[in-house]
Amino acid sequence: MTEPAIRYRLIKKEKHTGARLGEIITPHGTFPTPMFMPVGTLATVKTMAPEELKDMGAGIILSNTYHLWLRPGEDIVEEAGGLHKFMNWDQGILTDSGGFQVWSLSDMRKIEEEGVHFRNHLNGSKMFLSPEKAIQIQNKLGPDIMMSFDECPPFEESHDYVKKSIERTTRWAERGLKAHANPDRQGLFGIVQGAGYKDLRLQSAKDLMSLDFPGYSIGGLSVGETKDEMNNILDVLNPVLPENKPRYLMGVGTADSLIDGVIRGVDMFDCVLPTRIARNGTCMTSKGRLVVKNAQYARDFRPIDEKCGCYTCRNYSRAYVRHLIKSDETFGLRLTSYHNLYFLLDVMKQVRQAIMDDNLLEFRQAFFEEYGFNKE
Ligand code: PRF
Ligand code: ZN
Repeated sequence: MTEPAIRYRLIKKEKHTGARLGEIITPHGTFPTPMFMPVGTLATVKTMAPEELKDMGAGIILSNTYHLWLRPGEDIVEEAGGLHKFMNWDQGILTDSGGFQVWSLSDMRKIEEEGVHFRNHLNGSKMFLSPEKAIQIQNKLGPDIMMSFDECPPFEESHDYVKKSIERTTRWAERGLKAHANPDRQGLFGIVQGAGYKDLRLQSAKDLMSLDFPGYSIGGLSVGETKDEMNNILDVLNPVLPENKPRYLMGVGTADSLIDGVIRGVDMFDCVLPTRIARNGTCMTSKGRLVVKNAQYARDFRPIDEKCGCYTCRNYSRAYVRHLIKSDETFGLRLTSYHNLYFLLDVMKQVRQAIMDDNLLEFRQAFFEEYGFNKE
């Protein structure tokens, strides 16, 4: 029996919530949890150098099977020596399977038991992605953590459709496990789906758990439902997911949702939000969002967030960052991207400390008060 590629070590449970302090041990280092993972869709976290990501404390980043499959192609990445070498990142990498991207980016999808037919979003050509193919591509890309191929049914779908969908997603997950070439070097997670149906969420979790994945992702959330709807599903899953395995909430990246997810036992998060809104001149701060490109900051010589210790906030003013963004200077995009990622990583660091101190609810209360409830 070989050692599994990914191990979760539970360090401490918070006294008054479902929060867990732990660490995940990967072939490319160990990172503390709960953790936020910056997104590097095309083998780059847009505008950030790997050294900068390390400086801000990112121990793992996310990339995408779908995008790298289309461009430059998994064979070129494999030839380069894998994604880590290709992009000069020697810490953790997780790749999404393409399941979600096929749904959100491509045209003319047709789903079958075998896989999904669709047209690629770059040139419109016909393509087909199956659970086996998604694993083969990820085996060539070489991330530390891979995702099963899944369907993400929207909250509006009927109970009948979603039940059939999760059963197929479980069959796909099982096919992926069989196709996986090197479980000793890459950990494959199963993805719990089931839209807003609690019984189906439980069924999905239990069926996937019988396949014994080294970790479980929670998909199909943050797709337009309310915060309460999301939290209710997390409340259902928290007590049933195995305690000795990591839980990853896919595509969630507002500070308030991160905190509420952690309280419900989530260990890992990712989202394009911090980097995407950064490039459009919006900053995440302890007082909620700050649209730094707005005219009101033209003569504001304070840092973006007066509480922030990041490179941007230590050295540059709102007025300067606004000027750069207004002038389409790439340095402006770098400064806001750095700040937003640092901000979320720092929130998670404070959350880990609060778990250690058993005062996460007090931390949440104070954070939400300063942040302003409906700002994100
Ligand atoms: N499935 C996969 N990736 C995802 C999601 C999902 O449901 C989501 C949903 N928020 C984001 N990314 N494979
Ligand atoms: Zn900052």
